[in-house]
Amino acid sequence: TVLSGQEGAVFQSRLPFSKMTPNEEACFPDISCSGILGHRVFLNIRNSLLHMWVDNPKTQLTFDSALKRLPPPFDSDPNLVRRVHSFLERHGFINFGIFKRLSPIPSKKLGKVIVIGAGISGLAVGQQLQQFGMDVIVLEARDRVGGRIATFRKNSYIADLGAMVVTGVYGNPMTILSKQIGMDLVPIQQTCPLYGPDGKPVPKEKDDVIEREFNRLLESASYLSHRLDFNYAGNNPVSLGDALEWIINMQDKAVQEKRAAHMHEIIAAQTKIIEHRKRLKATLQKIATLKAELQSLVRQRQPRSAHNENSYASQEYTIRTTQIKLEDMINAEAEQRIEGHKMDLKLQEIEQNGPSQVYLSSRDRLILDWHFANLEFANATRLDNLSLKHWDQDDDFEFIGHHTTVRNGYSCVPVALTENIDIRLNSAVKEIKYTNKGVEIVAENLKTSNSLMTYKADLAVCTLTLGVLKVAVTQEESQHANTVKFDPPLPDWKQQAIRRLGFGNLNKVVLCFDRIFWDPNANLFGHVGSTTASRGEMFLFWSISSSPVLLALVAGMAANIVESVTDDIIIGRCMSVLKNIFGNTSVPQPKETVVTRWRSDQWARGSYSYVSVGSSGSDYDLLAAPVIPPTSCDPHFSKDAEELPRLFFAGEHTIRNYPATVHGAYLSGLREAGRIADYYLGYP
Ligand code: HUF
Repeated sequence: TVLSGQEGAVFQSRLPFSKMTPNEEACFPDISCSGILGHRVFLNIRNSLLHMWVDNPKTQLTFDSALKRLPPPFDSDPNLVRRVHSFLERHGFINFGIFKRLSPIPSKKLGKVIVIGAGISGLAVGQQLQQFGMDVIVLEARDRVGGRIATFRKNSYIADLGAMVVTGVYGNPMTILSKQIGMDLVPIQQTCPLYGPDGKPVPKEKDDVIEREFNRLLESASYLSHRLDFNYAGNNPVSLGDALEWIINMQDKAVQEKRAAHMHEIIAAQTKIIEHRKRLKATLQKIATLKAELQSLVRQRQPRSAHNENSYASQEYTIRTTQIKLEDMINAEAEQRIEGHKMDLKLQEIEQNGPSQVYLSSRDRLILDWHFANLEFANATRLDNLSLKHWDQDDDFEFIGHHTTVRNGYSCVPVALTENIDIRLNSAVKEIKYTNKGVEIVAENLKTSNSLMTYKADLAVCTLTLGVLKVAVTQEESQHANTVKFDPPLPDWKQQAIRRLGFGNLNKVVLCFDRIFWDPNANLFGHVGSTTASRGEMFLFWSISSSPVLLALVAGMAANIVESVTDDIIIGRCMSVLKNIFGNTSVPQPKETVVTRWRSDQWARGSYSYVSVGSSGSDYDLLAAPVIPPTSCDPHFSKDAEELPRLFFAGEHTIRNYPATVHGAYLSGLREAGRIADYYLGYP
């Protein structure tokens, strides 16, 4: 059930309705130890304020109006209400996004911040710090904002080249933004018919069976990891891909073993029959011998007379016993024949009830590979790069509710978030110097003959992608145009985490047509590849635009391969897949096409993070942790100033519970703004 009213608003804010969070306890120590009544008052004020905000996120929720609207007795301690209001505002639970301001932003600036990168996280942190009264400059290398949110727009065609899906509505900050900005959210129809490598539809029943097998395999992998603690092979951590292939091999082996056992059963039954036939043959021979014996005895029979009384008796006795032996043998033969018949039937039954020949036919395996490709898409990497133990560590934080796409293009969100912030486009940061006194950021202006500019500030927020950070901490300078130097170098713990966590890849091919030739009622259809290795190549087509646009996904191994192939070849591959499915004559030439290459994009260097083999969720925390400059030798420096962090980090790769998403990147921006305010603006 979906909550509404105050409970709904608290749920939407990702907070527990009737409990203080550890963060709240830390910020309100007086309440935390005040007993049940104090807790109740706090929760009531906090929940009421959240409700007021979620109900109307288009207008700033000021302290004054909140206090006025609070029912007695909760308005009786204005100071507490003010503290709760400030807490919620500082930590991005109220008054975030784009809304009408009722109270002016402090005009005296309380410190200067450079935000590096104008992706969704940089814009979030910029917006927040700006409204907290800090002086904010955002430096962005591209000639646009949004980073990995990038919308292709031409004529009536709209297609998202980066993020495209708002994954779940309840608890998602994008839901609040959608009320503030004109986001046209359209639920995705999840049904996804599959077409085989030959272009023919995969029968629904077959599809269901393989999907169930896919889910069983994932469950088995989870069991292996979490119940049997099979996470290391020798000293090496195991990947999800290894575990899955291992389970498939085991299943295959189990089938082979069953088949071997079955063969043994057949051989045993056949051996019995052969032995039985030998026995039958011996019986028949004995019958023949006895018959001959009897015949000769009868032939030689001597009539009875007075002088042969004894020999006559013995002759009759021999004939009689031979007759009895013969009758016994004939009976035995009849019984043996019945037994033989039974044995034949048994053999037939064994032969007919053999186990299946293989665990998966080669065709079934390819359908299974389609599901693996889909998983490789979600994780932006091959399954054998994912940590078996931690790949799905964020599962519990998935939002519930519809998955939706932004029909008017996702870029409307970052564009709206530029409101009132000083953003310097075409400014590629080259060097980040940080000391106990502040930061100096050297940026190259890519428009004005590459002139260098130095920006000084109290602190910097680095939202460079994990891919760009990886280039910065590995010594690959010479190869890459976008190399950012940290001075002093980032501390070792940060560098190690940057190296450990994975940064994946995912590409899209946009095909704009003059008419729809696919089923207009389905948002998705899948194409089963013809080999395991190519399973991610255009495995899924999206039709979500109101114009005739298809979006093909290239995931897994194929995502990297397409980057070194020309557009013509890639479009050609798409067209042949589509013609295979819909028929040569039904598929027109596309009017416009776009192929993404996120790995080669120097400002991204990939698509999004994943938990690689050897990494874990805690690496996200390390990537989020701010950096304090090494202790200064300057004796005039106060100890307090020395301990202030000067480098802060936000972005999709810094948020353990919501990584690899737009909402996660956005929340990381809100988080860092709160953290910076706590360090630099004091406690309200
Ligand atoms: O890359 P950013 O947008 O990262 P973020 O803020 O963490 O958001 O911003 C970094 C900025 C960029 O603007 C760079 O140009 C800039 O830094 N920069 C520099 C610089 N070097 C870099 N600026 C100055 N100087 C320098 N030297 C790729 C992709 C992603 C997703 C999906 C599909 C694809 C193909 C679909 C999807 C999705 C989601 C989705 C991930 C998000 C990403 C977020 C990061 N998706 N997320 N639903 N993502 O599967 O929620 O459907 O895009 O997490 O945008």
